[in-house]
Amino acid sequence: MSLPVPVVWSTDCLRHEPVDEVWLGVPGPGTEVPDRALVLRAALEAAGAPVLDARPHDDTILRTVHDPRLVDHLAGIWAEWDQAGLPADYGRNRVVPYLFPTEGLLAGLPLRVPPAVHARAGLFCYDTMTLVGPGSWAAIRGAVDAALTAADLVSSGARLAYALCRPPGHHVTRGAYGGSCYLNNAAVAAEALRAAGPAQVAVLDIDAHHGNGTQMIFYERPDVWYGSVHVDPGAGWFPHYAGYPDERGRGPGDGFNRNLPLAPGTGDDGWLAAVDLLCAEARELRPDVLVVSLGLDAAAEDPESPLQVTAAGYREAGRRIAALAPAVFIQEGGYHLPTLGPLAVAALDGAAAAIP
Ligand code: SP5
Ligand code: ZN
Repeated sequence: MSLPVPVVWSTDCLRHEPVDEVWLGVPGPGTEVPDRALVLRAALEAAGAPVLDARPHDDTILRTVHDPRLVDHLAGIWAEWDQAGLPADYGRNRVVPYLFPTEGLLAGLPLRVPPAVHARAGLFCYDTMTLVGPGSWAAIRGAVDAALTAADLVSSGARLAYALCRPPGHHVTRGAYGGSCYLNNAAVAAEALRAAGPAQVAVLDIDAHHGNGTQMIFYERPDVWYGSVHVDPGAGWFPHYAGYPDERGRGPGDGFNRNLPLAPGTGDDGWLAAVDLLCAEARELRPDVLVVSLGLDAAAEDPESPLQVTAAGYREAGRRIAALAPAVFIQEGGYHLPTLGPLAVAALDGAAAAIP
């Protein structure tokens, strides 16, 4: 077997070790672990895919997509946490916010930047599950470089490319991170594709969870359409506050956002029917290029979602999506280590089968 899809990755992506995630106030084993990247890489390499190292890119696109203060915060927060003695003196070995300066707290007061690093931990983070440690920044930035390198390949004429991004990114808005994500790799790839010339980009997000970050980054823009199929956030699933069907975009972006929430328990038939609806809507835009947020957590075996998609379902989704236009696939979620590799191979093999 020879999978004709270039796989871009960075060894730096192994350096983020969340250790724990704090969910409902209690630390538990982290789900977004380094072995995810190793398992994916090994399976894709065994399937014959060429593996390329991510090429370093400057921050131009990254700081267009994200508030530069978020980027600077992530780059420096671990060192400040460490220097404040929080690991050595208090046993706090990861950055976890305990206070969030919400609109309700501020009630009109200006948003100050407090000197205490433990207070600032909540400035750009919206949950307690997305921990920062010593190697996190290298991995976060390596994932962005992988996405940018894959986008370069497609901008230069490749029909398909896959970025093995870890940590994932689709939950990150312009100015806030969470959901095991730190910088929005898919949004950065979409912006890079636009900067290279193509007028119309479509993002198709098939992670089990709604990509609230990507949606909001492009919410007021018609040039980057966003469509997602995901488990219904109203049925109790992350990200809870976004991903509903009436979120259709705003201003010039009105009509350029599409959410298709699915009931827990939905399997291949219902999921692929929704993927088809997304594809039909995207096709009407005649997109020059696609970004695919490839989460593998809709799989039946996955512990983080109640969707029941099979590897055959992922293969079919890859085929139907890649038939639309050249595509940059970006790795998002997917947490069941024994099946992660076969699922990724299925999705990309399906995508390759769509190319004549
Ligand atoms: C990128 C991505 O798929 N992010 C999804 C993050 C959703 N995580 C929700 C976690 C909810 C609680 N998890 C309990 C884990 C028990 N092992
Ligand atoms: Zn997910």
